[in-house]
Amino acid sequence: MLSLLENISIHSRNIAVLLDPDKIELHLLPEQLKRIESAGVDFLFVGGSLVDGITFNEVVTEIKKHSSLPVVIFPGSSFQISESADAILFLSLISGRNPEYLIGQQVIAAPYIKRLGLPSIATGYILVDCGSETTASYISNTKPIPYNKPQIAAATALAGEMLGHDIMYLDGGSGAKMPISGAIISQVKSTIDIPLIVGGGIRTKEAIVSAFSSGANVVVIGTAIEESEGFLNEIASIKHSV
Ligand code: 1GP
Repeated sequence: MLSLLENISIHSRNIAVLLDPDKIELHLLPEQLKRIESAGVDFLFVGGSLVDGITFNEVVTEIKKHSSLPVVIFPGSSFQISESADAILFLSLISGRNPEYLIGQQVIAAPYIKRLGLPSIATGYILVDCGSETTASYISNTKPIPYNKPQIAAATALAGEMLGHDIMYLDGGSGAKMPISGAIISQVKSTIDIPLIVGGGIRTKEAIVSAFSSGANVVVIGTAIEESEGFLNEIASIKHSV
């Protein structure tokens, strides 16, 4: 998706807030979106591992109604598609060896995405073990890359880039015990020439700053805001100092 990718370059520092439709209360959404926007957040990611299709479309449509931020689908399955979104991360779980998440779900989703005219961003998706089993690795039935093996993460990202992905997503999984290490982020960053998204377990201002200084171009925050909307103040202070 060109216009969105133009905003995400190998030099940019963007913050995306991940909204999980399973946890959204529709009547609270307009106010919540206002607070997210005034904190200076750049994008909204919408997705989750368990949400059902009908709710998903309804939630994305509602988000678009109340926010001018770009809404990007971060799908947990081929049921999570909505034409109201601005783009979809067309993910291939390249850290795993489960064909269903490497190409199976994509074959099911591709004709529908094309018919809707929904811009797709080819995304190499890499799960890293950050101290606890996450829903993403359980549901996908894949093993994440070990935390202390940055060279495997870098080789995986390089293979993903050589296979033609537009962007790489390093994810510790939602609610991860700790964020992905600076060592992994910087080794991946120095190996690839495409933009890098980093998320999972980022709960402090320091962790955001460290992900950016290690080379993340987009940092994704989900759980920290679900637990306390006050965390948006930390995001605002980073955005206003960039
Ligand atoms: C998960 O990267 C996202 O896929 C966000 O993770 O919920 O831990 O912030 P958190």
